[in-house]
Amino acid sequence: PNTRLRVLLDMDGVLADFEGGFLKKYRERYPNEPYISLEERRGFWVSTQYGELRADLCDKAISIWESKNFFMELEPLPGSVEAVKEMAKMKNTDVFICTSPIKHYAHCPYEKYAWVERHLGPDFLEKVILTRDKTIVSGDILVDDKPDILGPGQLAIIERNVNSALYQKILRQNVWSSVHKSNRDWIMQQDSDQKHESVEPNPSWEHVLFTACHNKHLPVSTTQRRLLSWADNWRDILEGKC
Ligand code: T3P
Repeated sequence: PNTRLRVLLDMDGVLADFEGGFLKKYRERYPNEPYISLEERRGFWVSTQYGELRADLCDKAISIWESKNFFMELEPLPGSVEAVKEMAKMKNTDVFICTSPIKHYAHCPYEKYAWVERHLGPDFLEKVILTRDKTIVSGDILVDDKPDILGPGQLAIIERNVNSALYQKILRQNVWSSVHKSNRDWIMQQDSDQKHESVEPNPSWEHVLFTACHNKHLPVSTTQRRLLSWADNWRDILEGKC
């Protein structure tokens, strides 16, 4: 029997500061356009919220992360590099970096490897998993800032219960308190452009939600544990799985 603990760590929003890097470069490139502060960010997809601000800002947002050096130059999130290095040295623990490249592949996959080599060292290149569907990767824990990483089996149940338009409206107006408690857990799992791209209905890992500017307002789910930052008790979360 395999008694080792396998931890999958997401990259953007968990190890690397996608949101901060995006806002900095967007404001440099489009100094006269409106922007969304990190405090006002809602919903996982940056381009969706920019498109709601003004339709043409969706493409302007996309132009930022499709540019050369965007992924390479992201800053590590506070404490992330130290935490990963320490975690990888723990006994009976295997750490992998499980990250989705954008479909515009000219720069992103190369730069993700380069980022790992630069910040974590060449040995970590062995640990990189690039996949657009994390549900087919097996592990004990997936630490990820995306709220809804689910297979279609679970989503089919959810879809029968809530209306996605309602969720979008709630997210925009930030009126969670008016939603009946029993509906919130269902609703919070609706924000998925990619939901039909997940293949495995019952992934082996437990998804631990890493707190980010876009997800910190979502209600605490009864089923989902959170890691607030790398200063939070990540050792306890691993401990609970051994
Ligand atoms: P990761 O799996 O490392 O979190 O979508 C491709 C990658 O870019 C994925 O990386 C998530 C990240 N990303 C965001 O975090 N926000 C966005 O708005 C977009 C478009 C991508």
